[in-house]
Amino acid sequence: MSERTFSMIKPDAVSAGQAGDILGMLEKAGFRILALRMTRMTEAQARAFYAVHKERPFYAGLVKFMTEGPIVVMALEREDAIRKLRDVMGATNPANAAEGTIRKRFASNIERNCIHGSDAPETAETELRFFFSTADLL
Ligand code: FUP
Repeated sequence: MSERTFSMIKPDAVSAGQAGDILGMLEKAGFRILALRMTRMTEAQARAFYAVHKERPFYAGLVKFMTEGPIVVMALEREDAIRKLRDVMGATNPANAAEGTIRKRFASNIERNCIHGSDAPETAETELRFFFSTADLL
């Protein structure tokens, strides 16, 4: 069944000029780009987006990193999109990411790991709504 998910190319990859290659890998993996926008998160937006991690020791650094430059946010669609995106992204820590994954190829470390993808249907809907309106997602 066709499903949609949220993804974001993080500031490290955008500033390194890797956004095009990452989009290409996503398209080759069978994702249809339903909506896409370049933006930059404010500190308040980054804090809210990662609120689930607010008690974690890496939270402040994560917010700083995510606001350091532009990001590319997108709505992606394909069969089993949430799980397939997690597969093509690779492990959170690129040291553990499988060959051929986006993080294996482009991520520097667990903090600067080039791409985000929603981890479950509820978070996918929340995260899509964080950046896109109903009209963007038709
Ligand atoms: P993921 O779903 O793979 O993006 O991973 P998590 O939801 O566990 O983590 C979200 C983000 O927090 C990561 F992408 C990077 C950051 N993070 C750290 O900076 N340090 C950690 O030890 C774990 C996560």
